[in-house]
Amino acid sequence: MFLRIDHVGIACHDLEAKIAFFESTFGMTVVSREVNEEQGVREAMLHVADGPNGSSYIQLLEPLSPDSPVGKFLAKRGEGVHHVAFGVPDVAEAMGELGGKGIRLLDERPRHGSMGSSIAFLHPKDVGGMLTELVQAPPPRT
Ligand code: V0V
Ligand code: CO
Repeated sequence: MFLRIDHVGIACHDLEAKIAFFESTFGMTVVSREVNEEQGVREAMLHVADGPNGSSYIQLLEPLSPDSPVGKFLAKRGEGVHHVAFGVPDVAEAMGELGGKGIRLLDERPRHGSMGSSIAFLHPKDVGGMLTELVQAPPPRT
């Protein structure tokens, strides 16, 4: 069902400081920065590698407010891995299939994600404690 690990999301207090750390330590490059009001985050995507089924990234996440998902996570658990995102060919189809297996969907419909993607989240309690994101990449520009 999954094409790749699209990204691993890391919650942090200071996005610019964490970007500098990942760049200088691992030689990664920022390929996108966005503010996503709906998700309550300021985020950056750092390229890791390209594969036959698309690219993979580290997503650094700074909360826009303390009562956002990432703000609450930081208050409760501190900085660290927040979610794992799997690439899927069709996010609506994957939501239907996984919902049919009894996994709780946190979104009723796909939402806007980084770099023009469509995304949806699965409840961490139904996935072994791992907040799981489904990502459908936008169609390639011709
Ligand atoms: C909460 N829990 C987690 C978790 N967040 N477990 C693993 N990983 C996480 N990130 C646990 C928490 O410890 C509780 O367990 C339980 O789930 C319920 O959490 P809660 O604190 O009572 O509830 P909330 O209000 O914090 O909500 C948690 C959920 C929320 C996961 C429902 O954060 C959510 O809807 N997230 C989806 C949206 C999101 O995260 N957006 C930001 C990324 P105990 O303590 O009861 O055992 S945006 C993004 O990735 C974008 C834009 C992109 O990729 O393009
Ligand atoms: Co994400």
